[in-house]
Amino acid sequence: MNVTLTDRIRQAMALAATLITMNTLAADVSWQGRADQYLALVNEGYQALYRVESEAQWAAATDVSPVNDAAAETAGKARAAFMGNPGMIREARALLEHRGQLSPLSVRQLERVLLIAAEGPMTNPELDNARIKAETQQASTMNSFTFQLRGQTITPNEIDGLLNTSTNLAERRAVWEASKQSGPALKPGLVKLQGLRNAVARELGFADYFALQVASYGMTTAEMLKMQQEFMRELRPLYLQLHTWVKYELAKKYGQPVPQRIPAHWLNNRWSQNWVGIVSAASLDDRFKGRSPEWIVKTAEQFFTGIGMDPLPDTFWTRSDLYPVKPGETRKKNTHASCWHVDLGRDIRSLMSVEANTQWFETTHHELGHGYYFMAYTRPEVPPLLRIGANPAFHEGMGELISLACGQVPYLKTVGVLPADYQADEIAFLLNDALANTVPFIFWSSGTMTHWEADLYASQLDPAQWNARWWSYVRDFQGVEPPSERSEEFCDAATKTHINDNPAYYYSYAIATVLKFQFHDYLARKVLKQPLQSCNYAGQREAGAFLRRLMAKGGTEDWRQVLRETTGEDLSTRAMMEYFKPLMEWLRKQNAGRPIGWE
Ligand code: X8Z
Ligand code: ZN
Repeated sequence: MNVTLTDRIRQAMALAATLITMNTLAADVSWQGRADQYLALVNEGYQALYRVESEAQWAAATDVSPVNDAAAETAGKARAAFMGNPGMIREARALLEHRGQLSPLSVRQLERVLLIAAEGPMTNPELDNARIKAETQQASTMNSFTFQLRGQTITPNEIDGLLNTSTNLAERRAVWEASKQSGPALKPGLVKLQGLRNAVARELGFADYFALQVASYGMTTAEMLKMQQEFMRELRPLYLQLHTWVKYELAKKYGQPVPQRIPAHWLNNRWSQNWVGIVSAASLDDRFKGRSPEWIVKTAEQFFTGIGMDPLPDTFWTRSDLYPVKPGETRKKNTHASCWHVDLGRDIRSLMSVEANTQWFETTHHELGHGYYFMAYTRPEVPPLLRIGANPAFHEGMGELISLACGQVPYLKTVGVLPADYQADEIAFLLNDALANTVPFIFWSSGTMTHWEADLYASQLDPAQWNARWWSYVRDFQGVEPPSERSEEFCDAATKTHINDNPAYYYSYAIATVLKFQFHDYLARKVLKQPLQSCNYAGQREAGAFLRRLMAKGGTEDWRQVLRETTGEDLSTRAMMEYFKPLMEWLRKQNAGRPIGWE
């Protein structure tokens, strides 16, 4: 039955493409006229099939079952049968040969058609069908995986909870090791996907899957790696100071000698990506006690309505899946947060497992940042093909900006997380900002994640070397080491969600982290005229207007141009460095006499 459906779509598309060509040639239509006809058809079909696919994927991600997996696979094939149709590709290429006679908006849409087609090229249907099947299987394995601690099931929220609170190193190690259990289960699927993703990318002429993904930035793999290395080079002095301060602090806390590199199970995050919970004077953990998860989501929405944006559509509240699966329910769902633009229209949903704590407070603001980005560019002037961020990092950057804004002390007072008379220790909050959301995160995202995935796809790294390569990057980029040797029986990279279901994407979060400080810097200085590190967005409609202008463009303009137009500068760590400037001096004093770094 699947075959019939996708075959039919393929045939219909080939026919449509031929008809457009014949029609337009016969009527001697201009190239622009021909592009208009073509793009009208593609946009309509794309939006309809995108919705079919998202609905099916949503069902599969919120209730893992063989039936939902099968439906998601079929829907994926249907979309590829349309967007990857050889007739569609030919016509887009033919039109782009006359790009000089087309509007810039048409050119952007045609380029996007080709990037989408490259994800599912029907020039080789067997190959693409195999990839879609393997992708669906991998998501299903990951989303239904159950972690065990001493023979008992433990949820990811419980893992995070224990790592955030336990001071017993033996227990911490057991929990950390439990969090790596999914790797071996996911490795065979990832081995398959390494080959299939690369083969798919090569179908339309990309060197490999990594190259295809960075093409959405208009960049090559070498350029992307260079950019990420540059971020790390610029932040290195600050990172080394932070790393040193933290390892002395943690050694004291656990009553251990000061190590060279930080043992991974000493840190509260499973991947050492965010160094949360270290600065007690900036901890908000107790402040969420007694609050409900619903309060968290409502408060995040109020951030946006307060700056002049519309409330979320009613269907957000009825269709989203926002809270953990209730005890006693057997349903398995994806536990990582995401936000979905299901129909590229008003159907916006978020998938989360919100609990009342600091991590979910920030994550919820991040996810609604995506939701409001969707809402801003859902307008007739932005064709469905370009209902995307200026680049993927802009989308993530909007989420990250809001999560930066919701952590500012005056904002926390406005929403009642902190009492009005709270006297904040400013350095503690700045230090926590650096550790929990920014600097170690760059060395994880630009360093470990990006370099490992570049190796996986661009260098086709041999699966026999995956774990060794992973830990050599964690050691070298992050200055972190595992509690004991991690042999190739493990596959620790695959325990990270994105490695499985959002491949070759993670550098987007590093760029987003850089961007959020650029947006924040502009807003604080030029729009709100408030101090950088203590800035309250609550109720500031001008901030809302700035963000809406930026987001409403969607993917209609080149991201470099959008960045320059909105902030007046190019992508740069300048704003981030200035934000943390007061910290460097403080850290140098604290670290006086200590050996800095781990080499
Ligand atoms: O995956 C996410 C978001 C969903 S877009 C929650 N983030 C990265 C991660 O958790 O690894 C946000 C920042 C980093
Ligand atoms: Zn995000």
